[in-house]
Amino acid sequence: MSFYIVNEDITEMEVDVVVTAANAQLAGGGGVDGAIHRAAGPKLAKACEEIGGCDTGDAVITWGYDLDAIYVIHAVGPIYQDGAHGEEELLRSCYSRSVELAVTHGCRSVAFPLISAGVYGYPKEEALDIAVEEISKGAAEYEELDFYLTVVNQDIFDLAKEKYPELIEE
Ligand code: AR6
Repeated sequence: MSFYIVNEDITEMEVDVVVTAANAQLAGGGGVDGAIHRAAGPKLAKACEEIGGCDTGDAVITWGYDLDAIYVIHAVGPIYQDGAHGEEELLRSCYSRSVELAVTHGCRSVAFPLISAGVYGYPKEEALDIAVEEISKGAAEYEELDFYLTVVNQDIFDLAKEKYPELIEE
């Protein structure tokens, strides 16, 4: 089993599938989704348009087009309100659904961003803890896969180093 937290741009990861933090319309946007769409090229937006949308807490998969990754998983995280609107469960299910899709598509390696921790306003430490817990479950269940959590925000990466030193790869 392998799971590492890395301080790297997800678009540069050499993995079979990258997960993006999409919106329910799969309409593209800023943050990690903008970076992945720029790197994958316009065919990714077209593929998203054809799918049409995705429920919050769920995920869909497309080709990765111009990315090194074969696939992109588009996971729709919750917009954080106050924590009393099912946000935690929805965020957890983004990770578990993404793991399922990676497995059913035969991927051997998968890179995640910190879903909902940017524009969607999830408290960053909680978002980190949930990501680590859910990816760890996937890594324990699917020992043949390599899992990465990419953290580009230096403050969160420093926090991850403090809380999860055994998972850090620099
Ligand atoms: N590689 C890895 N992580 C990144 C990168 C990157 N290149 N760029 C940003 N992050 P966000 P959300 C981190 O806002 O909160 C979009 O417009 C970033 O530091 O991308 O789920 C979508 O279309 C943060 O920790 O996603 C949706 O409308 C994390 O990725 C909406 O934003 C997630 O931040 C989704 O919001």
